[in-house]
Amino acid sequence: MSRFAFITGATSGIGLASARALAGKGYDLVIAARNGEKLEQVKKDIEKEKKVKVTTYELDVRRPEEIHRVAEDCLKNVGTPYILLNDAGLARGLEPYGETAEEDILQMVDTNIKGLFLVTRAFLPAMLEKNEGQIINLGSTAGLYAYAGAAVYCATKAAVKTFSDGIRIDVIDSDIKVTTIQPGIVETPFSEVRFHGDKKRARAVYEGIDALQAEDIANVIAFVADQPKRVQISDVVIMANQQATGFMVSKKKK
Ligand code: NDP
Ligand code: 8X3
Repeated sequence: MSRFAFITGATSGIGLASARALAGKGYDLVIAARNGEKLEQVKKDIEKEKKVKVTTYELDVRRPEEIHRVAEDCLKNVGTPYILLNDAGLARGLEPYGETAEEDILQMVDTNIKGLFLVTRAFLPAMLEKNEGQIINLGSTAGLYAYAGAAVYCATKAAVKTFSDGIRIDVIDSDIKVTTIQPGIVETPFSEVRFHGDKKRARAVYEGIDALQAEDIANVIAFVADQPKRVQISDVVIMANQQATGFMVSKKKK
């Protein structure tokens, strides 16, 4: 396989759009998420559209043993990723912290923090050995500005930002680059996941806003990936024109 990107969460939203964008730049792909059927559909579509090779792994990043199995298999049979795009993540609920379900707290921490940390730990030694590559992590404006009902989600995304800053220091003597992408509100299935499948409540988040689309973020990720060796983009914050900080948006009346 030629240069490839390993992408968690490539079956939906920003991860899927980024998979397409990076394939458009000629990268082969290794894509990982929990839903095997969706992975196979994405593989079929992208291989047909973009003429690159796509390898799939069913992976729940909350399970360290699965991360070890997938990383070992990938390193042995596919190779060392040039790009590691840690996209898999989610919010669950939008209630005051005292009312937040314990299982939602654990799912956000286990996915957004522990999963991302361990996937990175599994690939970084091989990337350092090759002395090339880019780690691109999905943070969020939520990690910069807390908002009501999202203390845990915001904290997980703040962790992604400081984790990225920390590993950038640890790899300073190598040619590896580390980037945190911090989007504001992007119209994807994210809100449907947050509201446990409540489509109407999810739709309302984006009503009255010309919201960012997954492709907008994917274009930025492809731009970050495309820079010359000397250029490391450490952070990118991207918001819709109608968003100012965290959850502060100006909604157009119907
Ligand atoms: P989506 O819900 O559309 O996509 C989430 C992806 O993550 C899916 O492919 C899902 O696949 C995968 N995923 C979720 N849990 C796991 C898990 N435990 N193991 C492996 N894969 C998992 O959301 P978005 O595309 O909107 O979000 C992608 C990232 O961008 C997240 O980290 C999110 O926090 C961040 N973000 C999103 C913003 C937004 O407004 N949409 C803004 C800022 C950041 P499957 O269910 O099959 O596992
Ligand atoms: C997702 C963006 O503003 O809904 O990270 O938290 S927001």
